[in-house]
Amino acid sequence: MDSTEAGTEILRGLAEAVVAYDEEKTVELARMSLKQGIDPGVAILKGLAFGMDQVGKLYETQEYFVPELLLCADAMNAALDVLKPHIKVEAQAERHSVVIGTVEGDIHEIGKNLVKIMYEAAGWTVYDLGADVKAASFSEEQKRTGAEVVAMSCLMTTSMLAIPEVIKAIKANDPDITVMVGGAPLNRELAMAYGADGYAESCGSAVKETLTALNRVKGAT
Ligand code: B12
Repeated sequence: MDSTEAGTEILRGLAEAVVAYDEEKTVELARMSLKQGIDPGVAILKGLAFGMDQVGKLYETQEYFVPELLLCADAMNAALDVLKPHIKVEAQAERHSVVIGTVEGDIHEIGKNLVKIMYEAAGWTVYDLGADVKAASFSEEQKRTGAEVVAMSCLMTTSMLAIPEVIKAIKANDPDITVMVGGAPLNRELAMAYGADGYAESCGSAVKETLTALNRVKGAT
């Protein structure tokens, strides 16, 4: 097996081990991926995040239930602990900053945490408010830190209704703040209708989409 094939096998194995909630295996494969020279960001995206996506689908089709979900998340997090210290943080001429959190009434944070890792890997300063974040806290934390971006995650059709008000409060305080949103019930059209400056479908495109939105907001002022 050549090294590309071995790399593909490891990524596939990581995704499968997340689905099989096999923590020992995710950790072993995460270590192997480092030895093999696979970029930890790629291992997270194409291995762990891909696996978690499959887990979401198994839940939707009622093949998995809450206990399995939590075990899968544990297996993913254990491998993240191995990979995170090895992520090469990009050197930045300008250090960007972002306040991130999951909206009020919503405790889902697996996706938000993956997006956070991508910002950190790109050299951003991240202020993480966690999950179930009160509407006012986003704006308060942005004012406290002076972050240029506020990023909101949302996984439920009920909790996403809070987003327009949060955006209004942030923009009323400072229209130059860039607001990003993401999460399964959203799409680009809805994000724009809510008044966000940008949207990303996955953690893989989150940083790029944020930079595009940031430049657009800055360019408009
Ligand atoms: C895991 C999970 C849970 C876990 C969460 C564990 C945790 N600590 O996060 C647990 C078991 C706790 C849970 C609880 C509940 N859940 Co749940 N859960 C899920 C599930 C299966 C997967 C979500 C997930 O982690 N996906 C994997 C990650 C990697 O993907 P992601 O979150 O979409 O994130 C990616 C992108 O969206 C994007 N992204 C995400 N955020 C952001 C933010 C920004 C700024 C950007 C740019 C990008 C971005 O990047 C991420 C990585 O690529 C989904 C189903 C699904 N298919 O989505 C249901 C789901 C979201 N849950 C649902 C429900 C109903 C609940 C409960 C209410 C269940 C209950 N009856 O108690 C509670 C919620 C309680 C609450 N108040 O929040 C529903 C929501 C339905 C709705 N109304 O829309 C779903 C859709 C399942 C369903 N079909 O019924 N859940």
